[in-house]
Amino acid sequence: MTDVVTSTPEDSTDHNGAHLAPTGQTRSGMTADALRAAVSDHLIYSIARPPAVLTPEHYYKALSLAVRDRMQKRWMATTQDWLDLSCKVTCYLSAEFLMGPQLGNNLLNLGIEAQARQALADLGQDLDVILDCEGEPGLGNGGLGRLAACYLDSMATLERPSIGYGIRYEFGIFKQELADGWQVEKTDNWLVHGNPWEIDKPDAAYTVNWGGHTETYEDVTGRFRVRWVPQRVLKGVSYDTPVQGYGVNTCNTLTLWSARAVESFALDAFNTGDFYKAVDEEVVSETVSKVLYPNDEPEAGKRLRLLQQYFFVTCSLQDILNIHLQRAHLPLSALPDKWAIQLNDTHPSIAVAELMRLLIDEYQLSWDAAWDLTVRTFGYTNHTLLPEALETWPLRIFGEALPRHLELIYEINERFLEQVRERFPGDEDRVGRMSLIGEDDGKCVRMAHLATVGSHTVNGVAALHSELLKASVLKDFYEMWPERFGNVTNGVTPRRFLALANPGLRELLDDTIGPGWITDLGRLRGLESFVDDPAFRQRWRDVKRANKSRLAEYVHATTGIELDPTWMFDVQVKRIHEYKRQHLMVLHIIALYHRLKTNPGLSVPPRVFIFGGKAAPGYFMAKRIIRLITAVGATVNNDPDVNRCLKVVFLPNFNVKNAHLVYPAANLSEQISTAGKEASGTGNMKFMINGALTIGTLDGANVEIRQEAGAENFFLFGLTEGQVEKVKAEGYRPLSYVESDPELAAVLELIARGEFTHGDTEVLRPIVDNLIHHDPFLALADYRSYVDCQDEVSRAWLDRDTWSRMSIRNTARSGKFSSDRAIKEYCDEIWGVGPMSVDL
Ligand code: 26Q
Repeated sequence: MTDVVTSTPEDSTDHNGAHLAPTGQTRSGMTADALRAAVSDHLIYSIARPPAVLTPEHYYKALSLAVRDRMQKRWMATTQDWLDLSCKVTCYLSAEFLMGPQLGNNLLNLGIEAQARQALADLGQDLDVILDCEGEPGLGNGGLGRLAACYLDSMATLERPSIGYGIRYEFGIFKQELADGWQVEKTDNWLVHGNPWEIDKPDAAYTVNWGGHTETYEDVTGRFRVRWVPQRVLKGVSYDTPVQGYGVNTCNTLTLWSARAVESFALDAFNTGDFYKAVDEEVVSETVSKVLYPNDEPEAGKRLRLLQQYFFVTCSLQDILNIHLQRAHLPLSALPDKWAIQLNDTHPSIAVAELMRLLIDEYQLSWDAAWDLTVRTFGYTNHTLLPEALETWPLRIFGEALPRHLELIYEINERFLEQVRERFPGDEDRVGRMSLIGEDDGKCVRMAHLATVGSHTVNGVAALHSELLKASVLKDFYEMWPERFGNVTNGVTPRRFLALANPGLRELLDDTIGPGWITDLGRLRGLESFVDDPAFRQRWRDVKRANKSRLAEYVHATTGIELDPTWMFDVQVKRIHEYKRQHLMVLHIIALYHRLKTNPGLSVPPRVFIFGGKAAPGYFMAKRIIRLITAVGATVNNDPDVNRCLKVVFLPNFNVKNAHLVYPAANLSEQISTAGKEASGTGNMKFMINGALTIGTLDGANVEIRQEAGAENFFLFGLTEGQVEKVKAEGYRPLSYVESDPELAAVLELIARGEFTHGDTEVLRPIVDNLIHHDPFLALADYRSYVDCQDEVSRAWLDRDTWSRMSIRNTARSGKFSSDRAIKEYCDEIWGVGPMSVDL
């Protein structure tokens, strides 16, 4: 990196009496002196508070603005370089970007952490305290949103020109609190403290139509045309956030759209004197980007969710076409050569119909030309096989909201089904299965079918998932277009999830194998030659121990529970869902509790079971599972017979920020979903990179984690996907597992008789009843295999050196799970986007 300040001419003094650097360096100098001067400058000119009232929050803001200044030249240089579209640009369309705190990451990627630490120390401040002041924009639910954020980091680091397009929700994912052991949701008003990272671009606004009807007319050339007469109009304004690559000048953009009322629309009402109607209009329009939907909110508010999707998609496509035509002056025919647009699941898949509408209705292209460009531009990534999670929209809602798009989808469907009939004559069942219009449960639009038909590639997010996609939900499509289907196994960014989250390990790695791993994670393999070095193993354990103490402090501060960092930290953090089977982990805890109660002398290697994750507010069973965890925790933690070797923690409000404390502190990573249900998982990778061993099923990316780590370094249990399907096909009877396993029967009986709920037999009954009578995710079928495997984990833990070797090998072999590897695959196999280095 260039642009380093070598001297600091002293030409003024700040209000702490220190000298200021000249203005140019105040904005861009990378030395500690320049940063200190910049912070002082922002404290005066941006924060505008006298020294006597300054708080750490003010310093946070001033430092953030100083850091943003330092990205600005890189940002403009990057944007300038691709705006003429001499190269191809990736647009990542995602309803969610779970970015996490930005300050630490930007300091890391700019290479100025030490300088910032020094600068703040000179001002009497501690960088760690300042970093802790930052909240996070919770603009995502979980894995899918965080994946999008990791991918932005990798695209910038790999110098690939790219834009992330999404929604600037005013309220992100709810904040989770616990009251009497139950989840309570609090609104996440993340913007109240301001957001120093974004720059609003009120001049970059696009019109968004909604509702109404269509009309046909003949244009001047006598051609038949369609006009959409909307019922409502609003607009989207953009807020841009810089995405700085690590160690490079490339600084890409995340553009998030915020909804506004259209002035002229409101003015109509003013003119007729109806002031309140105008204000009303404002309220309704701005509702569109108001709140992020949790991933399991059924019917309620569905219409608004569709409007959100259409809102950000049309703004993004209009922006792309604007750059393409107005700035780069390129013909529409060049669209697929200059843009790769990736659909992050079906949430933005209305883009297929919207691009067709823009090309045909606004730019007068023929159907065939428009369709050719559309399919060559889009790629679709699928993130779920769960039938209940596949997005569909009731035809009535869809048609009322987007009448023109429904027409276009009918037309796409008609032409597509004609192709199907040509390929598979006489197979009307297949035609019905593949149709974009479903009859499943009232007529609906099948968004996964729309995305598949409208894209040149379809990929799953782990090898197993991609295979299952071809064999199940998209089987017919695979048979039609096998060449469209591929796999890109997910990855996570080593900058955030290793370097930032685990500074102790970062230092040990730098010392041992050099710093190259941070952009070439495969180099972690170099650790293998230190596995047999006792001094290295001791350092390895010291790092882990320090990370556990750090988490223990946080757990104590947030829950009051005291943890011993010598115990095994056994962790499951992810959204609460039945298929992820948090309750299976609880059954194991209760089995140990039962063993200790019936055999008080029993020696059990001490463990703390740590849970974290949010339940969708409307998901009844997930909320009961949280209640089960907290109930068992309260009993276990307060019973001297068991709390000498068992503890249970539910960490409230799991998010990116506290994830930084969690992954590096784990000894054991729980990845215990029913085989075939977890598309990939990414938490599993974050644990592995940080040296946790995995206990897991053959599901999602676990399969590949085990392949990389070696079977001897992975605790495998449970039915395979094929066995799961077989058991279900033969008529799964969960009760039979209870009947043949006395320990399982005793465990369920303890819950049922109110052992953990002060004798209340009602609270947790739905969980027990559901397990015994339905158990849709086969927790009982896997129970024995899981508990026996956990006993094996306990034995392995007792052999400290063996455990350390396994831990080191897991990190050493985790290179595949870098998002850099994943993004290279997307660039090579799907986008056709190469690197473009940016000169300042
Ligand atoms: C849909 C309709 C209405 C409201 C909300 C939603 C919605 C929102 C978010 C549906 C799903 C999501 C998020 C899904 C998700 O996070 N999936 C996860 O994606 C990860 C990244 O690929 C995978 O690792 C996980 O396996 C997968 O569960």
